[in-house]
Amino acid sequence: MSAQTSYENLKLQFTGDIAVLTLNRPDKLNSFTKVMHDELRSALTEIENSHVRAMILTGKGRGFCAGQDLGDEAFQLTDDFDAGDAIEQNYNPLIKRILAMPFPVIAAVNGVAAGAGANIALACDIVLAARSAKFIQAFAKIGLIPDAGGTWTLTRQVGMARAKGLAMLAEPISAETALDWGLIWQVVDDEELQSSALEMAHRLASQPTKAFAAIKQAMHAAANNSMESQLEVERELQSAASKTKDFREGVTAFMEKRGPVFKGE
Ligand code: T3D
Repeated sequence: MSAQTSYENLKLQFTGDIAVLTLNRPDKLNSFTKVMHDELRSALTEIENSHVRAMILTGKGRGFCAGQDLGDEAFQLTDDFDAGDAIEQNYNPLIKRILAMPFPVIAAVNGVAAGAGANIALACDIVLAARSAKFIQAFAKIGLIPDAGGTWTLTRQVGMARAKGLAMLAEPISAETALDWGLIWQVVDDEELQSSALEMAHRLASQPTKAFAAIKQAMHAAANNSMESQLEVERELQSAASKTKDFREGVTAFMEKRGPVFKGE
């Protein structure tokens, strides 16, 4: 069963328990305009109100996303221009929504991911990249700093030395390097990216979704917690996980020597 909602700058497709959200401004490498941000907000609300158990974020054409559209009407260098406004209205809420989605969010990075586009991909739970994809912290080239969570994600995932190098040199790194540095989950051949992402999404959507939501919550909390506080977080989330139907099904299926049928309940 498949359904599609039309937007000007996005494509949103529901297939069973999966949502595929495609950024769709290929001639501008899917860079963000105000209209696209507005549409993305609506699309994410649609997804949140659906019964989705995994989603894919990808881009149309040769780019994943080149970050903010520098020619957009909302990015005019007027005297009172303040990049903090767009961060507050658009990028920060977007990253928080991706982190809070109660199911796995897969980024299928089909091509160049630059500026906020790179950091939106890196905020997703599982990042698959096409072999030809590149990641660029392009901000310093225009006198800005990594946003969309970049300074948080990079320092934790690749360490301070590489994070500063990426941010200050603003040079592209290949998908293979991103993999090597622990930024992403997997690199696949370009022509296999979309099928690999779909396969991954179907696989995750048939798993214990509530446990996945708790895994996200616990791991995000771990970034700032002491071991002692984190043990408490684990206790609370494990307590909730052990009340789910999927937990009962998992244990029962194991004892009965059959595969589990998880329903996300
Ligand atoms: O106020 C706020 O919103 C603050 C928030 C900021 C968040 C940010 O993301 S800041 C960073 C913004 N992004 C960039 O600075 C990246 C700019 N783009 C590039 O550096 C290059 O395009 C790439 C390295 C990504 C790719 O290079 P290449 O050679 O493969 O492609 P290209 O020829 O540069 O781009 C193709 C087309 O896309 C071209 O359009 P044209 O000339 O064919 O009509 C190019 O202008 C357009 N494009 C690419 N990125 C952007 C863009 N147009 C507007 N804004 C872009 N970001």
